[in-house]
Amino acid sequence: MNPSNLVVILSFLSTSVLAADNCDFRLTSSGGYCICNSTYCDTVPPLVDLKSGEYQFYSTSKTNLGFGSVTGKFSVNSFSEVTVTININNTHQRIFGFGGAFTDATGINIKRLPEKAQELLLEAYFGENGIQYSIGRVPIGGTDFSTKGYTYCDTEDETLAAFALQPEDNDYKIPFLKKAIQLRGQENIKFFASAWSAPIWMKTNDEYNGFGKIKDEYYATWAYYYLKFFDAYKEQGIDFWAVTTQNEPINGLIGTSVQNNGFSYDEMKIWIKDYLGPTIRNSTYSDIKIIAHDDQRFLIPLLNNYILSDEETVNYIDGIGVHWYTDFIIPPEFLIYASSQYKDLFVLSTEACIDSVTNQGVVVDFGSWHRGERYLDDIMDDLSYDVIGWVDWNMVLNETGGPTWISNEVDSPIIVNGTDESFYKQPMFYAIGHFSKFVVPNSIRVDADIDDTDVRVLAFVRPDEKIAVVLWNKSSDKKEVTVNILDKSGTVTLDPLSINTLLYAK
Ligand SMILES: *[C@@H]1O[C@H](CO)[C@@H](O)[C@H](O)[C@H]1NC(C)=O
Ligand SMILES: *[C@@H]1O[C@H](CO)[C@@H](O)[C@H](O)[C@H]1NC(C)=O
Ligand SMILES: *[C@@H]1O[C@H](CO)[C@@H](O)[C@H](O)[C@H]1NC(C)=O
Ligand SMILES: *[C@@H]1O[C@H](CO)[C@@H](O)[C@H](O)[C@H]1NC(C)=O
Ligand SMILES: *[C@@H]1O[C@H](CO)[C@@H](O)[C@H](O)[C@H]1NC(C)=O
Ligand SMILES: CC(=O)N[C@H]1CO[C@H](CO)[C@@H](O)[C@@H]1O
Repeated sequence: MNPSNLVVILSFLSTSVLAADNCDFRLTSSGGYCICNSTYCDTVPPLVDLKSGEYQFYSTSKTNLGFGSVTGKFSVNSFSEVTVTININNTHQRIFGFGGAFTDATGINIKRLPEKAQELLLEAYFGENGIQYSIGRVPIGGTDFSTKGYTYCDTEDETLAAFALQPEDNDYKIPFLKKAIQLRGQENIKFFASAWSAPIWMKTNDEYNGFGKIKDEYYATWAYYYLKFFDAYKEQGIDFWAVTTQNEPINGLIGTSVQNNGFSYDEMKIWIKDYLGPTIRNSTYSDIKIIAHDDQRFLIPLLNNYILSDEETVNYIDGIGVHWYTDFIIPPEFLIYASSQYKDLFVLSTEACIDSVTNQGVVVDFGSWHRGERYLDDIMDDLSYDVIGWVDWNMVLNETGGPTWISNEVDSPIIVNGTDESFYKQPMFYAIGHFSKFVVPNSIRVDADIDDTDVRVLAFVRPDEKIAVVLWNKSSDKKEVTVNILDKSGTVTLDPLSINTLLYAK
């Protein structure tokens, strides 16, 4: 048949399928993953130029991983058993973005791959045919996902004259941060920095981890250390949008094996209002946003009572960072406490991963759909409570969930297999991908209702005016769903156990 006939025939169909590089699917006992190597990796089919009333529908399911895409048209009357109603007039938060962390372990694992595979992996996260992360978290020095404890000034020197970036920055972080900037464009990716441990000579216990705090006499030095870090990264062409006040300060109070600086809430208040806040605001980095907390959801009421209630302290704060590690027992309603009576603060989810507390003894559960669903559940909870974005922990880990010098192995959306130089994109990758790819920065969340409790929905009006409707079917039934937007409606099919995004042009 000649091509013009084909076009005529296609125009009579309500939907057409769009091609891209498909997932090379590997079935596992808990789901499956897409395997990629130096010559092949699945991509996201490009967004088509939709005309008014047309839609593009992207779908990922437990048995059909990757991003399938079809296009179609809304009509005046469409019906099915499940109805979704979008009200674009009822607006909520503005989305900032989605992303992951540039840990040493991430860089170490990327470097285990041949150069071509490294490129495909970075494209999967940041490229135009990938899920286009817009946020990167950068540790200030080492974390539990390093091969040892270290800082930028391990020898005692109160002037910090010996401050220097380490081989880990040059080998495992900076090259990949630069690549992310190059793939995404400088203005489309925002970085925030977080510190784990100060040099041990500044600390009460002379250790990176355990029960430790910054000695009183070193608060000013520790604040100055942040400026030295911004200087050193600026020299490499890397600027920061924000900084958190301390990664999980609770760890130093309860003595965990993760590198830390413990701060009680009273100490944190002093740290912010007398040291970190004024140091940053009086520097050439005065525009850098300050994100308080960077700790668990269950601690938010304490943050509210001790930090947000202090006007002088809250004036230095732009936002609040929350970690997901107790979310399975602490409801998202706790996020409401994070809204201060003094100032509008944004709430950003700054860390999440499947850790040992909830992994049921399986560190890397290859292809787990359930773990993808745990990401979906938390992202959707957070976004429905006005959180502006969600940031994953390690972007890449090895086959056993490392390396980590304190044996805190966890799972990750991408796992590298060093034996055959391939990498595996797990359901968690596609779960966060439906948000990072389609709910682009500056989208506004709007009301979305559904008459079926097994399907969760969120809707957004994007800056390009398209409406993004994200639909998660939690159950094993395939169903037809009618989406009503303004005066039109369209019916789409949700596969069993699937995450779907409908993009609609008004
Ligand atoms: C890379 O993946 C593609 C697609 O799965 C496969 O055809 C090819 O053989 C793989 N190459 C290597 C070197 O494994
Ligand atoms: C939204 O607002 C527009 C313009 O004000 C109005 O025409 C429309 O009916 C409203 N839609 C809903 C669902 O309230
Ligand atoms: C900047 O520093 C001066 C003196 O060191 C101090 O008085 C002032 O409060 C600081 N400014 C800010 C915004 O903290
Ligand atoms: C993978 O991680 C484990 C666990 O931390 C670590 O012991 C091992 O050395 C790592 N292997 C490679 C090849 O990175
Ligand atoms: C890594 O690849 C090798 C070769 O294909 C395979 O034998 C091994 O099982 C893979 N490892 C994992 C953890 O899947
Ligand atoms: C839209 C959709 O597919 N909904 C179904 C998901 O699965 C549950 C449980 O089987 C059904 O009740 C829903 O109708």
